[in-house]
Amino acid sequence: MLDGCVPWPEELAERYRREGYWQGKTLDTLITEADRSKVALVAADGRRWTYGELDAWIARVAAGLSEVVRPRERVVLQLPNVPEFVVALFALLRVGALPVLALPAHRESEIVPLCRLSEAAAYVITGEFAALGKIVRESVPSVREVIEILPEAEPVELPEPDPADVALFLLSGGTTGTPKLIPRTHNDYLYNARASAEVSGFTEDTVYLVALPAAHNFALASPGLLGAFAAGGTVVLAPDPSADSVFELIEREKVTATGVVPPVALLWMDAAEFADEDLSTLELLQVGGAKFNADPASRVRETLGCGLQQVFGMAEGLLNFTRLDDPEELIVTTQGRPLCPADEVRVLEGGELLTRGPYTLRGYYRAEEHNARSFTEDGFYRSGDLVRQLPSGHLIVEGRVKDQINRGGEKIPAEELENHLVAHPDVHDAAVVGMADEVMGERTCAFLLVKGTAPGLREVKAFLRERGVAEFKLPDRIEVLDEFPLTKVGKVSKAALTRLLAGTPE
Ligand code: OOB
Repeated sequence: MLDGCVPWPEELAERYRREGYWQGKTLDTLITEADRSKVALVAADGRRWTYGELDAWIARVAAGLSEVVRPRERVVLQLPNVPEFVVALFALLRVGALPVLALPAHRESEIVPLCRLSEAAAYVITGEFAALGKIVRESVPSVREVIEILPEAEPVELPEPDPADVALFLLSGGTTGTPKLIPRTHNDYLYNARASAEVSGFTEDTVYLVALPAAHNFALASPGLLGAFAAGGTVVLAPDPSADSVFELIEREKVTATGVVPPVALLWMDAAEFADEDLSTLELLQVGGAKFNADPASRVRETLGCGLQQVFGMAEGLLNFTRLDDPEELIVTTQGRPLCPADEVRVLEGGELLTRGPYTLRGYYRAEEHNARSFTEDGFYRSGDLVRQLPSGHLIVEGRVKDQINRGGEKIPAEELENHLVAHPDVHDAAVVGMADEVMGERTCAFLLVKGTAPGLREVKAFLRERGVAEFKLPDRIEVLDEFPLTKVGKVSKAALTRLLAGTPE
């Protein structure tokens, strides 16, 4: 496995192969082994490509890219939901270069450290990120190329990558001040996509709408667009998840399935009441990324006319799905059960979920010290999620121990935001916590200790934007305190800060 990655121990690897989870195939086979005459991909503007046409486009771009990047070099990919995302991803896979999947919402403060950590050789963007491209080129020496238009050349024969090796890197939601990269191998990610597609009932008749950013594990492979390809179905790209954009596409392309975060599901459920579009083809709405409460969950069918599947997943690996034939009660009140029979789930005394399995990482990339804390001796990943497990195996997510805010499915590492806040000249110290919110699940409150005049929310947000912090990480509320409540060991008590917000002192 690539240097800086932690491989599975041989006896487990042998088991995963023997039991058929790892098939020794590359992700590229999702395209090359498909029915070439079937429609694979549809852009928001209506352009469409069959698997054969898509394969040919990928082959040309792979040939073009092979003159620019070498096998195993990392390439940061930051593209919205456009066909070029799919083409660049598969072309890099074909070259054997390793895509690092940044989100479109990321800005300088995320992208530059990401390029540094991965020692990226190239950064692939669209024109809208040209300014960021310039910054990256100037500040990260390893980046030789900023690619705005995918290069094409006459297809060439390229050596096939090793299925047991890293195929791409996903970003972790994170809890610390620095980004963490998750290596995913061809074997493990292909299983991830295939098995997810199966458990979600995807077939060649599936028309999957990518409503969330395609670079996110949920929309990419859980089952997402790779799962739709695995089933031989069709992928439709939505430019954004607004009801306006999405309902039109559902009607036009006769979409059968899609996956969203809870606030988007709530938005659609409200909008459907007044919508003129025909949504009757939609069979399945998958909801995950943050807790979807039982009350809205129970109203999905009456409002949108489709079935619900809850998905509790993580870029690190483990995926839980409610099953399509589960009793309504389980679909509405749980976040599903593990995807794979070989997923090992351990729930500690206090409820913390630990896991290992055939598609769960054994270590973050180049993060030895952090790995020592994030994994047990025997290789279980500490998810930081608090769960309760029912006898049926279904999990109910009840909270978390990790220092992260989950703002409607978008993850904000508290320490990272705190580091940015204390860089403000008037801020002496900062502590960030989530505050309960009906729509978003949580919003972000920054508690500050100040030196001079306390900056207002507007000023703080402008300051963070100036530093190149992604919009979704900006705080929703600022509270100035004289001192922080401390725990017995003298650390800032986030629990006490959360109680302060709720108005319950103890
Ligand atoms: C998905 O992946 P990430 O990596 O953005 O975030 C993972 C974390 C989990 O550890 C958990 O804290 C939270 O997001 N989460 C949920 C949840 N789904 C994810 N918390 C409560 N209920 C749920 N249903 O978010 C992700 C990856 C693949 C599929 C779906 C979601």
